Amino acid sequence: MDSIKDMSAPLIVVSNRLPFVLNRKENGQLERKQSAGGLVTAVAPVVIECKGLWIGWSGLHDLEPGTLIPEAAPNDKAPTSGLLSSQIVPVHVDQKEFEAYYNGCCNGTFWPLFHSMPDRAVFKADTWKAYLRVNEKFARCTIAALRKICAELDAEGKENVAPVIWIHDYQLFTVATSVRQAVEEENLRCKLGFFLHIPFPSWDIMRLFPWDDEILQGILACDFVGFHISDYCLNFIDCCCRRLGCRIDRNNMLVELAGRTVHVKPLPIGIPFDRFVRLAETAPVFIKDTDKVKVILGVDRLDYTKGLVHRILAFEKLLEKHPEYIELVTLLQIAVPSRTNVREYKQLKEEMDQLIGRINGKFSRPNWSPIRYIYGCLSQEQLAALYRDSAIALVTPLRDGMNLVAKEYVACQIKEPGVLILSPFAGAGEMMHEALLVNPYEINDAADVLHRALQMPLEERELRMTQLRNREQLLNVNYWMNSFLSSMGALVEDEERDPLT
Ligand code: GDG
Repeated sequence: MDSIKDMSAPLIVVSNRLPFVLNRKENGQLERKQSAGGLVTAVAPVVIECKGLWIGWSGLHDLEPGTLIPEAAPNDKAPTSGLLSSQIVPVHVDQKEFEAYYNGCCNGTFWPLFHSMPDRAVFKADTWKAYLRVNEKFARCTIAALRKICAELDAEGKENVAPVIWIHDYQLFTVATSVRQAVEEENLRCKLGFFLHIPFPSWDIMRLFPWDDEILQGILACDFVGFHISDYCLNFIDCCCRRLGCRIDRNNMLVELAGRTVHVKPLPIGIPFDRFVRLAETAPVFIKDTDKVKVILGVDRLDYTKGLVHRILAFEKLLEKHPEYIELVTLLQIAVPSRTNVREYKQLKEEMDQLIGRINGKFSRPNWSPIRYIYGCLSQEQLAALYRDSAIALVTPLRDGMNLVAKEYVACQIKEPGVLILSPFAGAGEMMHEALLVNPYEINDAADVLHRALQMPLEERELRMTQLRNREQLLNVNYWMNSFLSSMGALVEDEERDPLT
């Protein structure tokens, strides 16, 4: 299931952001800039191929409604370059509204709540209302697009073909509510799917949100719902039962609401494995002294869910317990600036600066520092070189939907293998059993696991890494996408395919 399969119907993807960055040049003209995420790389070619649509916010607040997004530049090699202007639907959200919806409700409420950190969540009626209004805008664009596609299919005599709408993530929980309503009122046809990229919390966390019923109803307006792992599916099903009184079937992961049955399924996302292998094969060396100093690597957005402070304290503990590592081991932490205008994130940045300063002051030698800290973004090639040349990847989120860094690290381990240390509180911890699992809150244990990883014999590292790599190669991002679309009945099955094409 590695290659991309044919769609049996047009696909409409709905995500908070369009699959590229839109820039305004000095002369005022718009241009597309590529974004290299795995999801975009996998899904964009399908949208292009099936003549589908991508609906999302453009990243610019001052874009006039009706503005046509330009075609890709002739030299644009991004997977989205084949997306025609007519296949892109920008949703317009003004700055004030966006602030309340995105920084307020999405990142100030849902992000901490869904990561089971309710103390950090802010519950405000006005940001929730802004969220509903923005979701309604996305829904209006989706309905208009659906009407048009249905009419085109009718004109081609394809009255039996139902377009597939695939809504992504926690920014768009309530879009499907209005889409479902319009479909029923106007007798349109479509299949509605939703995938959540972050965890789904348990009922006792979910019920803290005063309008939790509207979120559950929004998700249940879909026909098919995917989460990364079965724990999130079961949490969701449990919430539907307890909050809405839905009939449920836990074993088959079904939820019934108002006579409709919604299918729920765990679908762990993968990475473009082969692309990372190719990058690792060709990327020039980025860290120069790995023959003398072993590198322990951390790569994360600067986010409180990623467990950065705990991780750095674990590394400090390692140096305290095992001073023999001084001058022989270094922690290289890449922290990508994220949500920089949200207070929690500014505070975390300050905490990191102080903590790293303190530890470096305590242990540094004239020619060695224990922690190298890059607050910024690297190219994917540089990242692949780091993954390839690091002895250990330390992936220890306090909570994480999946975590792609763990997967990218193993993909890039094409030379003498290193060791992956992983938190069981990441979705990735569910399947990557050959990693060394450690509870990130247990600083002392984490230091011991680091010591074990640094001492692990080559044979054991090879055994573990081979298994990890085989699984990620198979369960790559195309596999995930095909599984989602096939679960929705949206793919041409092999027997339907014309053997001559
Ligand atoms: C959400 C969920 C879920 C990082 N630094 C650089 C860079 N990155 C890239 C990595 C990786 C991505 O960012 C981070 O992905 P994660 O999965 O770790 O985390 P989130 O951004 O929180 O993603 C998560 C994911 O959605 C998918 O469903 O796994 O649980 O929270 O791909 O490579 N990329 C570049 N330079 C960097 O410095 N170019």
